[in-house]
Parts: sequence; C-alpha cells; structure tokens
Amino acid sequence: MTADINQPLDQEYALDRDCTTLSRHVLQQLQSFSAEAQDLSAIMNRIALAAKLISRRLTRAGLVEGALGFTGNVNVQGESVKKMDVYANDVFISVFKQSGLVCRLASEEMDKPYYIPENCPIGRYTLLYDPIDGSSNVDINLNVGAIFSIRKQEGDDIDGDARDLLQNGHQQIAAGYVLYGPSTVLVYSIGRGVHAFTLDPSLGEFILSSENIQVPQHGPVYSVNEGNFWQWEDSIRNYIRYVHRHEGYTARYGGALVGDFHRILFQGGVFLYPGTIKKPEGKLRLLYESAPLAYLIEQAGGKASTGTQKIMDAVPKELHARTPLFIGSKEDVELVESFIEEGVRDKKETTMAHS
Ligand code: P6P
Repeated sequence: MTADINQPLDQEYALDRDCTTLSRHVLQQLQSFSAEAQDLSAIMNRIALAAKLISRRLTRAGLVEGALGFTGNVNVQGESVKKMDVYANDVFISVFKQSGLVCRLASEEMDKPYYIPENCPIGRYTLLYDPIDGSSNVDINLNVGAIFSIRKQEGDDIDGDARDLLQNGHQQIAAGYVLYGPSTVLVYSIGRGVHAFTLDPSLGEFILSSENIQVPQHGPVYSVNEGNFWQWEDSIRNYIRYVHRHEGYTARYGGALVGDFHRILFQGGVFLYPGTIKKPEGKLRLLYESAPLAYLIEQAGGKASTGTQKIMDAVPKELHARTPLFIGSKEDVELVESFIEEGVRDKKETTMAHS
C-alpha cells in the first residue's frame, strides 16, 4: 500500500494509515522480526520520542522560561551555543538511556562521544546527530531540524576516541532527519527507500505521509548563501553567474540545512555549501550532517558530492570533520561538478603555462 496524502481516504484505508506508525513501518520495510529488525524499529521509535519532546519545547519556546537565547558557551565547533541546542542534545541522550540499544552518541554539541554505561555491554549501535540544525532560526520562530545517522558499534572503543567512526558513509545502516516546521516531519531510510512521517499531535504519533520519495532528476531551486560569493573559488562563482543568466532557476535559502534539503527532496534542485579559499573544507560536518543526507538523497535517486568525490565515499580524519557539500537532483549536482572540473582544468593549464 502506498500512502499518499493526496489520495481520497476510504474508511479502512484511513484507519490502516493511521496505524502505519514509524516502528511498524520499519518492520514492514525489513519484512522481518529478526533481532536486528526489532533493534532498528526500537531505535527509530526512540528517535521519534526525542523529536516529539523537542517539537513540544519548540512550539512553546516563547512561553517557557529559559528556552530561548544563548547559554553564553561556545561548542567544539567554535559556535555560540543556544539553550535549545543543549536541551535537544540532552533529550537524545535521555531517550536512549535504559534502552539497551545505543552504547555511544556522537553529537555536534559534544567534543567527545557520550557513552551510556548501562547500554555499552550490549548496545550494538552508535547514534551520530546534530540535535538542532539551524539553531540561528530558533529565536525567530523559523524552521529548524535535527539530523541523525546510525552506525554499528565496532569494537569496544575503550580509549574513547571513536576511531571506528572514521569510516565512509557506506557504514551507515540508517539515516534521517526531523524538520520542525508548520508540522513536524520525520524522514528516514534504512536502505529501502526514503519515507516521511508527519507528527499527529492529537495522537502523539508519527504517521506515514509519503512513501518511497524520489527526488526529481532536475529542479529549479539552487540553495546557497550568496553572501559568501567573494570567498568562493572562481568555479563556484561561474556556476552562480550561469544560474543568474539562465531561465528556470530560483534561489531559496532558509539558513537551516534540513529545511533547504527537504524543499529540494520534494521539488528538485541543488543545495550548495562550498569551501572557501580560507576554509576549503567548508562549514558543514561530514559524519552527522552531510553523510546522513547523502545516504537519503542517494536512496531517493539524487546525488551528494564534495565537489570532487561522492560524500558517501568521503572518510573523515576526525569526528567533527567538515566538508564542502553539493546535494540534490542528479542533473543539478552534476552541473555544479562540471564547473568545478572546468576550474581544475583551468588551474592546471595556467600552472603549465607559467612553468
Ligand atoms: P550560513 C546552520 O548553522 C548550518 O549548520 C546549516 O543548518 C545551514 O545550512 C548553514 O549552517 C548556514 O550557514 O553560513 O549560511 O549561515
């Protein structure tokens, strides 16, 4: 059964759809009740609980003492920490305690991974996450998100440096995000397509709203912070000049990766966060922002690139490694890559001409 919000709902279908919760969908996807299937279903259920708790806080943030604003601290990324960042980070830790599922959590907000002691003897999974993506939008009531990636726990990581996490995106067994917008939407994949669930506050459940999402092969949207124009390589500036001069492109940029990605997933186009001459590695993190979204976009028939290689093939040198990110419709990402390749060729020719 393909749940599509636009289909007329007969009674039986409506009831069955209301019962297609996230945990049931995972088991349907795996067509199994094996231990691993049950684990994944339970992990997704915990993530859904975290999303509900954070959504509740966000929808009342303006009324709750101490929910908004900055903590006065700076995180490992060198970014000022919002109170909502800390709250959301703690929620993810709390929902996995006493779960027996996840031994270790690695977050944008924590320098080192957090180990849940009672889970570690048996916990077979690591959760990597950005608890609030786009937190600059929180205080102005604009959309924010969370991004998550699930990897198997390899070895016992006794020295706590999580070296086993420094592997490419093919090590992910599941990935997804939560978009806190007019509605709260959870999008996930366990390698069998991309599926979206919408939170029904009256039920307190995420209900299937779009199944087997496929990104259009081309779309009109290009999503980039053009305020960085003069910090980019010439090749990126040439791409921007191209879309400025050609019909059929429109700029959309929300300042929160999850919202910009979600738009492109449904409407097509490309999101760009290029490196700059000063910071060639860009701003976005590989392990818990770019790799999970790359996992999703490839499942949806799209593409994700560092500009020179697939995001899914990139291997981080450290837990909080950053990467340039070009992600979205296959044709649109490949157009950006063609400008980057041309830039590399031009540089080689210039170098040869001067040698
Ligand atoms: P800039 C939010 O801080 C974030 O990590 C992403 O969600 C977003 O796409 C990007 O940074 C925005 O960065 O430099 O355009 O403000």
